[in-house]
Amino acid sequence: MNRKHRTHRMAVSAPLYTFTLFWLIVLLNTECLRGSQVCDRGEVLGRNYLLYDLNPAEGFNLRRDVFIRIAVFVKKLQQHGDWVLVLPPWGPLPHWKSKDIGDQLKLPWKNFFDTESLMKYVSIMELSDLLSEKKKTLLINQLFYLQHFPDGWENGKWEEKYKFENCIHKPPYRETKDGAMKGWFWGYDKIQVRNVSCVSFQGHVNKLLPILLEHSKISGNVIMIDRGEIPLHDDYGGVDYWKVRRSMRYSFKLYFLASQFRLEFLQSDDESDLTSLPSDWRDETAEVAAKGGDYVCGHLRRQDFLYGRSSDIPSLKLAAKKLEKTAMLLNLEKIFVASDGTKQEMEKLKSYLSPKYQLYLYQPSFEIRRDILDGGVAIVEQIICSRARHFIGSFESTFSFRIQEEREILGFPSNSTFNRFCADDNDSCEQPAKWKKIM
Ligand SMILES: Nc1nc2c(ncn2[C@@H]2O[C@H](COP(=O)(O)OP(=O)(O)O)[C@@H](O)[C@H]2O)c(=O)[nH]1
Ligand SMILES: *[C@@H]1O[C@H](CO)[C@@H](O)[C@H](O)[C@H]1NC(C)=O
Ligand SMILES: *[C@@H]1O[C@H](CO)[C@@H](O)[C@H](O)[C@H]1NC(C)=O
Ligand SMILES: *[C@@H]1O[C@H](CO)[C@@H](O)[C@H](O)[C@H]1NC(C)=O
Ligand SMILES: [Mg+2]
Repeated sequence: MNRKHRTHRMAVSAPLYTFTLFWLIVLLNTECLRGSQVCDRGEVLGRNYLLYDLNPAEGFNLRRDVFIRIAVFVKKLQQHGDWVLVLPPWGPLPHWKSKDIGDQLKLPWKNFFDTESLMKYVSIMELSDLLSEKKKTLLINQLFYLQHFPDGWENGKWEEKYKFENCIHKPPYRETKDGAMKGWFWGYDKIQVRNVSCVSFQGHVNKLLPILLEHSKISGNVIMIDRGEIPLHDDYGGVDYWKVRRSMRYSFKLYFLASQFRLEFLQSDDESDLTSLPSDWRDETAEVAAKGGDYVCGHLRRQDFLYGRSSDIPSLKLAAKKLEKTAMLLNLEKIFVASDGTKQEMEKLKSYLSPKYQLYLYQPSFEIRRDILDGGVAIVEQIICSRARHFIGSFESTFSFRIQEEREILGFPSNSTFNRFCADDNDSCEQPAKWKKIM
């Protein structure tokens, strides 16, 4: 589109013609488009864009984990040229079930996160902004559809490898009559892809580096990885993992709503709870000094976990007893519960608590729900739990993991954070690993 615009102007005058031709050459020079030194003067046109998506079944909090993998990877790509990570819009997600608040799709990251803060680790951009730069169609030059190796670990030995292969399952992209390939693309019609290749992949995300560098040279500067959950972290739990994690501050509105609730119902605020952070995550320290509000938080994962992991999930009665016991031990009377359970389940939970203890749930008005949607409600609950005196999570829930990380960042003592509910009849179940931050 830009090129056309420039060609059009050529007719105007000779100096302008020369000027335009010069830029046209710069523009068409593929070496330059690759973001080599010559082009590193910030021309937007020299940029390379990396888009990614995941298996549609993955929930919000695993998606956050995959973002960390990709962000660390793009930071490495940036040593080879000008790369931007394009944020995949949110939704629809299987757990976002409310039907009364409109469609929950095409949601930008800024609804949930402070994107300025993300930007302090690596260049990112919302897909919607990239689309509005492109007047017509966004053409993805090359899409890699990752898949697991069909035969898994050969000789029982795990090794890093990848291979361009036939697709094991038909990828969700189809050829249209005019030869272009289309796909779901988050519900956007104006995205097309030139070439889709299946790549069997086993290894760390780093292993994608040569593929990406090579294809951005051959095919063009817009590349996408689908099934982005397949590559492993390069730096799991390391310095860069925690940098990206710390850059993932929530949006101002969600902090505000959580603060309002804490103040009104839990008499809790960051100043008295010693849970304030510097406004820029890069100024955080390793200090362990958080105290937390005068309440215990439990995350009770229900729904699909009741079936898939019944031997690790407590009954509501046992959960109530555990919360009560913890509150008694810490001399607290308020209990906040985050849960994807039903109203009936929460009432049942309440009925098991002795009247000495007050149960609090985050139940925002219709107007607020319509504004922040299911994803926002979940985050407000996570913020509230991350500021509690003591937290008890659900076994292997990424929703609980994100709360535990948040508490690490805030500087809570480990024994207040890395706790989980045990299933009935298994009081001595193994507690979560201490996932310590590194700075
Ligand atoms: N509001 C709210 N939603 C929850 C809670 N627990 C789970 N959910 C919803 O269920 C989803 C669970 O999927 P995911 O994020 O993958 O976490 P995981 O499945 O627990 O590992 C979340 O993203 C939320 O949408 C909760 O305590 N409160
Ligand atoms: C698509 O990409 C693959 C992998 O790089 C390549 O082998 C193939 O030639 C490409 N096809 C087209 C039509 O560009
Ligand atoms: C956590 O450990 C500290 C001392 O290391 C102790 O004072 C505190 O009671 C412990 N908290 C819990 C909930 O066990
Ligand atoms: C109790 O939990 C542990 C670890 O969490 C598990 O290995 C064990 O099988 C469980 N025992 C029962 C009886 O379920
Ligand atoms: Mg999940």
